[in-house]
Amino acid sequence: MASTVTVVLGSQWGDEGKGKLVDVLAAEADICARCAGGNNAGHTIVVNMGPEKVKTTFDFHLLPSGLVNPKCVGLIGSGLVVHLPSFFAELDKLQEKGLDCKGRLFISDRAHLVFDFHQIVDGLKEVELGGKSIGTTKKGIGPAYSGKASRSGLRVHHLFDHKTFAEKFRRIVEGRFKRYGTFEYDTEGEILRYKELAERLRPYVTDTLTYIHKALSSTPPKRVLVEGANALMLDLDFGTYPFVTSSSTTIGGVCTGLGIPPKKIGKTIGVVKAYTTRVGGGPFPTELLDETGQHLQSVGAEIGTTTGRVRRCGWLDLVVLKHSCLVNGYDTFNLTKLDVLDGLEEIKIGVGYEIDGKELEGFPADLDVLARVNVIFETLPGWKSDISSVRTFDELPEHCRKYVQFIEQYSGVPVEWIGVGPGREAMIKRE
Ligand code: 2SA
Ligand code: GDP
Ligand code: MG
Repeated sequence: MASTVTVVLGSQWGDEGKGKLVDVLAAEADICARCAGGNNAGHTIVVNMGPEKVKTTFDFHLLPSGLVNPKCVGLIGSGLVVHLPSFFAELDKLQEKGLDCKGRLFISDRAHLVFDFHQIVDGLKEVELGGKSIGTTKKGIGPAYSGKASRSGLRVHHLFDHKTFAEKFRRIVEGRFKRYGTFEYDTEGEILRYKELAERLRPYVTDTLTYIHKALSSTPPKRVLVEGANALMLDLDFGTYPFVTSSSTTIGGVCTGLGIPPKKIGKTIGVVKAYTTRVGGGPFPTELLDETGQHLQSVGAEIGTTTGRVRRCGWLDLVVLKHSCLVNGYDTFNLTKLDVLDGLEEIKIGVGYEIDGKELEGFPADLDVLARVNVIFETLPGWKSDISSVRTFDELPEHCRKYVQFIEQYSGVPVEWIGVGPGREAMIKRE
């Protein structure tokens, strides 16, 4: 990693395989930081651990995936919303798998807290929406970010003034009862539980802004890896609103969620799945509701890491990717899950959207307009062979290389990494 801050972002609707790349890059990073979202994210890492090379799978939700590297410090930035019981549950699970995070995991004192009542409200809001529900993870993400934006949220530092915390907490819960009716909730029990959780959390809390800037200005500067969560098309501003998450999932969210100025960011890597998936509701122009879609779902094992929901599948959509490039300005791509396309006779790629024969210039904001688009497809021949053990670009079958080159030519972004399997080693790096 030549630059001191490297950013990994999802370029589609999430689950592109960000966690795997972060794990690979963490070998050369001193710090791995999350900047946005909460435990709605699900990042899966498959590693052969120890001298016996025992295949071990890690599912990260809130904690940075770089923690699998024992030398890497994990930071949870101020842009996150944190459900403390889930934070500790994830930490305990890592400990059980032999990963000790004591002294190398820190959480921002400015991060907002997600409480169980946020999760209940998340579910109630989805019920209210009925057939138009977002399909959230029900982790309380939307309600917690709403509280933050309306300036009534509780942050990590509030935990350490218990009396004020309790007063604010009661007031917030009362407000939710007024809006949603009195749902079952043990307010006083929660206040007591959070007194204990606060003490358990204390050693992990720090001013991550000072921490990260000290690290960046030390000699030599520490190498910081930022792990994006969710993805561009789920961004609150540039995604398919309202079928989005409630955080800023873009490069902008890296700056606001960690307090890193743009000029400190050295490199931004966009993670691009070789096809497209989406979990939850919302538009998906290249979705395949046929056997090919089912084939991608089963070969790609497309099941939500957090909720266990089946992910919807479709062809790669380069209109989405171009939109994503505009916002995030990727330096390079990690094309992932290319191996999942191995068995296909031919592969389609969405290259444009048209309405009434007129091609659109950008990705439409209005979902009613989006619903009317016809996707223009290019069809490329498949390669019909197993690429999972290939480790250099030149060894890939010709049609497979052409698929990669097509993406590069369309987007103008070089593909630096290619994923050919879930394991850490199943990666091609191009120089
Ligand atoms: P939320 O819970 O408020 O953030 O949901 C809003 C929308 O964002 C989508 N979303 C996701 N999409 C893909 N992957 C996510 N993480 C998990 C995974 C998802 C899972 O890695 O598989 O397990 O289901 C994620 N988190 C949020 C969500 O589906 C809504 O469309
Ligand atoms: P993230 O949210 O972007 O980190 O992605 P997820 O971990 O939610 O989903 C990606 C899934 O694909 C995980 O189960 C990974 O283990 C798996 N995966 C990642 N890269 C590859 C790849 O190149 N090939 C295959 N077959 N699986 C991959
Ligand atoms: Mg995921």
